[in-house]
Amino acid sequence: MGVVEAFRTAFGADPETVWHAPGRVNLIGEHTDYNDGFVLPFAVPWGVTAAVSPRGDRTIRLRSLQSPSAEPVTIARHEDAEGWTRYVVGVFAMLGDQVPGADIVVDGDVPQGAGLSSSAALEVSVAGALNDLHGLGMSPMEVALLSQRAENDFVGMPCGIMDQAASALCQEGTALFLDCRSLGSRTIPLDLAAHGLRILIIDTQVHHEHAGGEYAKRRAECESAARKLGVAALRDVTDLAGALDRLRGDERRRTMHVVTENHRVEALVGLLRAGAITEIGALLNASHLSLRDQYEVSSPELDVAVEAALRGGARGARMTGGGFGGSAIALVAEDRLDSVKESVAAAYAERSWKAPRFLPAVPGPGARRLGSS
Ligand code: GAF
Repeated sequence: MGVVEAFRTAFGADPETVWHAPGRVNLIGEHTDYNDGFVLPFAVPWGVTAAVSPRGDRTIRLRSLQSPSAEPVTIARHEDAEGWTRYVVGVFAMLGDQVPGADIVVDGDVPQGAGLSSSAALEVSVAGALNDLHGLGMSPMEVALLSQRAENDFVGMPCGIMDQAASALCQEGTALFLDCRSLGSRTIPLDLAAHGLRILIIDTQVHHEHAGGEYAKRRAECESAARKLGVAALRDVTDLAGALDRLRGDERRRTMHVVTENHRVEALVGLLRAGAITEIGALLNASHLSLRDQYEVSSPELDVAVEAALRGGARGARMTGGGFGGSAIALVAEDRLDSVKESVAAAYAERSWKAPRFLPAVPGPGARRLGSS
C-alpha cells in the first residue's frame, strides 16, 4: 500500500502534503562534522516519505508502514514518545508553538541498521513537510539544523550536522562538500558512470550496541583535545606535529585522525574537480586506516569487508558513517563488481559470518515535496 492510500485508510482524508527525504552515504570526511571540519556525503536512492496533514489541536497521530500495527500511535504529550516516534516528535518539540499537531503516515525504505541515516531521513521528511505546510520559510539548511537539534536535544544522540544536511541539501549526480563550521556548501559532480565506475555499499548487517556511547566518548575526547590545544575545534589545528607533541594517548590519536581526515576531504574534492575520480582510491584507503587505527571506530566486519574488497579489485574502500558496524563503501570498476562481491562474500563465509548485503550507491536528490492535495 502506498503512503497516500495508507493515510486515507488511517485518517479518512487525503494528506495535505507528501515529502520525501533520503538517507546518505559519506564518501569521505568521517567524524569531522562535530569538529567543525569538512564532509563529502551524497544522498542514496532510499529514504523516508511522509504524508502529513495539520490538526486543529496539539496531538500527533503517527503511523509507520514499517510497523506491524495498522493503528496510528496517538501522542498527546511530547514526553510520551517512544522508540522511532521520538525522531518525529523531536521535530515538533523543536518547532514549539510554531506548529499545531498533525496526522502523519511514514514509509521508509532505507536498509535498516546499514548506517545509511534512516533517522535523519525521517526527521528531515517531517521537518520539510511542516516547513511547507505552515509557511515557516526555513531554508534547506535551516531544516537540517532543526532536525539535528531534534536528534541532539530530544532523542539525546549528540550527532553532527552531516546526515541531516546531506538529506536536506544533496542534489542528484553530485556529492555535497560541506564546511561544517560556516555551513557553506557546494555540489561536486560525481561522474561515476562516465569513468566506468560504481560505488558499492557493503552492508555488514552487524551493528554493535555500544555505538551510541562510543560516539559520545569520541566527541568528548575531541573537545578535550581542542581545549588543551587552545583552539575552538580540532579543525583549527594547523601545526599537527606540534599539537601531537602536546597530547597523549586517545586524544593524540583522535586529533591525528580529525586533522588528516580534513586534509583528505579537501584533497579528494580537488581530484574530483580536476576530473580525476579514478585517482581517489588511495584517499579512501587512508581514511579507513585512520578510522581503524587512530579513531578506533571500525569493527572486524568492516575491516574484513574493506580488505576483501581491495583483494577483489576495488580501487579503494573504507567504512562509512559512525562505525562499529553498518556499511563500508568500495569504489569499483564496472568489470570488477562481481569479483569484489565474490571476494567479500567468501571472506565472510570463511568466518561463518552472516552474508553481507551489496547495494549500488547512485547519488540521488535531496529532500523534496512529492505532492499535495
Ligand atoms: C554519524 C553522525 F550522525 C554524523 O553526524 C557523523 O558524525 C558521522 O556519524 C561520522 O562521520 O552518522
